[in-house]
Amino acid sequence: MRQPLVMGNWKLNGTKASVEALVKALIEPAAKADGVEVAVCPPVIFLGLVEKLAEGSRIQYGAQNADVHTQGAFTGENSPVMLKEFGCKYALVGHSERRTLHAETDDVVAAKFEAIQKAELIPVLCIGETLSQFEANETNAVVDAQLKAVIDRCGIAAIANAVIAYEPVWAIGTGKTATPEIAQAVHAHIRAYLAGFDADVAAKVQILYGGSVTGATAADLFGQPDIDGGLVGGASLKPDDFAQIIAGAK
Ligand code: G2H
Repeated sequence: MRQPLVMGNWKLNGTKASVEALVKALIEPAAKADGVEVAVCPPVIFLGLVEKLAEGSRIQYGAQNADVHTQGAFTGENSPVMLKEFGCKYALVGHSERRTLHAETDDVVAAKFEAIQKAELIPVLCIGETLSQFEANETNAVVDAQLKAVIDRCGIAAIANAVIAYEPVWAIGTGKTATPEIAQAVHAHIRAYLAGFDADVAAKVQILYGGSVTGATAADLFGQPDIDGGLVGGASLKPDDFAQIIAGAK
């Protein structure tokens, strides 16, 4: 009943030429992936280009970040309202690279989540533990706190109009994918935690896995009952790999 979603996070990569080649290469795999939603999150400067290239295709797109403000004297930021005008459906929020490199706290993430929804975009809330937290068996407590910050500010109903991406920090860009069993256990925990607030929301929300997903690992991960697709970094820049990942979500 939950539609699989495969989302590419291009991070700070691309040129006009590579973006054009990548989007064109994804049109056919996306068209073939009946029942799977395909989305990409390019650097914001390429959104206008992606908007044109993806027109009429099954490729959706989103931003990697958004400001809490819609307009004003906030040099260098991007407004969720502007992202919406460029046809974005999604905006990532709370990616671990934003949390660590840009000091985004749970409170900042919750405020951004709220602003993104206000602009009628779907927030993709990224949560996950660091290696030391994983080793100290703190994974569940960490993801609970990250979710609670958003629920406290926006309410559990807001989660119904969002996507959650579980991304263990130790698996991001490291080539270490969580095993399907480890990922499934955390996804099941996330759903159980949400069910403590609202069982219906918990059953419906898509929970993606992210962290070094490749064409070779995707199908086993996505075959787990609580894994509804993936948020894919490095491999989403390689058309053949990303096409295999999309096919793995069918
Ligand atoms: C995690 C993921 C995409 P990668 O950051 O969000 O990146 O697949 O390169 O680990």
